[in-house]
Amino acid sequence: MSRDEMSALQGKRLHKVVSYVYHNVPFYRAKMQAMDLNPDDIRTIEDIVKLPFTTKQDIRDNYPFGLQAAPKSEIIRIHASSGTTGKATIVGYTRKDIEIWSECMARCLTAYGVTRDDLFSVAYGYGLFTGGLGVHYGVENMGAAVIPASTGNTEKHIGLIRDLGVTGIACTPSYALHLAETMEALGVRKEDLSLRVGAFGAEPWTEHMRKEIEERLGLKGYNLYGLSEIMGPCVSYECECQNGSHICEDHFFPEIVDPATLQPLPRGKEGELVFTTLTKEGMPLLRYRTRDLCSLLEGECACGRTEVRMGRIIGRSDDMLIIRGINVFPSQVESVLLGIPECAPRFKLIVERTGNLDALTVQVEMRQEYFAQGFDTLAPVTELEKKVASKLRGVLSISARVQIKSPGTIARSEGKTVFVEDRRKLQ
Ligand code: DLL
Repeated sequence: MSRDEMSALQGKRLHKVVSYVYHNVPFYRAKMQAMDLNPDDIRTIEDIVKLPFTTKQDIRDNYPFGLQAAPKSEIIRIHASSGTTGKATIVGYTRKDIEIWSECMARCLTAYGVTRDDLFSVAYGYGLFTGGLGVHYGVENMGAAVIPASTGNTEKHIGLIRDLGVTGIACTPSYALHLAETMEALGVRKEDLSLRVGAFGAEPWTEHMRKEIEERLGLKGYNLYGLSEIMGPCVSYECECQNGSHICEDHFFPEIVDPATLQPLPRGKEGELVFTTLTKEGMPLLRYRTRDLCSLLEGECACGRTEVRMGRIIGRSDDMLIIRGINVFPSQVESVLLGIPECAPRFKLIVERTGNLDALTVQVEMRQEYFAQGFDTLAPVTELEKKVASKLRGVLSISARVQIKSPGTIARSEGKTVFVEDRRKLQ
């Protein structure tokens, strides 16, 4: 599609989605009325800058279904991702949303060179996380065969990859490295496998990791980007040129803004990525601030696709960590600690990469009054560590090693407290 055709389509769809949310989502109607905006003020895609932004906090404030535009009877699937506190972000999808999602996902897989002859193993988590089912539906939609492997049980998975002649795999890049390591430990060589293509995402990764994964698994690895609030995996994808990821911009309109001033930035400048869903029915979002920092690339891609490309995610404008593909916010840990009387809400998160898997350690200070009651001996501390670890697992969905510290031992900093020490080196 030419740029003019694309802009015309985006403008038409934007007008439609703005009227739709104005009439179906009280949150957006109130915001637009406060800005003296009417759906008819939004006619072309350039008008998007007049619209209000949406944040994760807005979704949280409207928990669970306040931002849903479609009636309950039209929702056929619900996913969730972690919020900045214990509350999850709930996303409902209509039948049409699921169709568009699987179409966009099929678009990604086609760009990776996947065909109907491929046998694709999906090793993202199946469940509330969008990775598993999102990729699964895309593989089915394009007519390749899917193995819903999900995560865990790596040895059995390697057996399936070898015995069934699996040609494609979708997982986090760190899991791909873990798979390679386990394979080598089992004495399985990449020559014993038929893998040729990988769809890697859900967490940041580097060119160095790509080379290592490709070398050790004997495949070509492609980037896959997405977020649950907007859809899930499929928001953008790499083509054979691997020079940035094409955004499915006929469905998800991207902008880059300065995270401090929220002013739009010109093409090529790094800033915060913002998406407006142009066709979504379940939970359409206007100018959703992803908190992901990147740039939109200039010029057209040599592959011939005219969809705009985004560069790699270079960081986040908030404190979200991605540990084993799961989003973790320090405030979630704080909310757990506030519910445990023996613990002070003073803590530190240490993230390390052991082998190829992320490990999280949570250091927590004990409250002085409990410490003074003889809690400084080993047994009760171990019990307390177990209790905190179990509560954290419930909220974070990943396990963490907990270390209870004596009062006053976790370093305080001047000004903003540093909660996180990320020792992972992404090379
Ligand atoms: O991670 C959806 C997904 C599943 C994408 C499988 C790709 C593959 P959330 O759990 O909502 O959704 O997390 C979204 O993860 O805002 C980024 O910070 C990060 N992220 C996702 N893909 C990439 C990637 C899924 N390819 C958040 N590179 C996003 C870097 C990524 N970061």
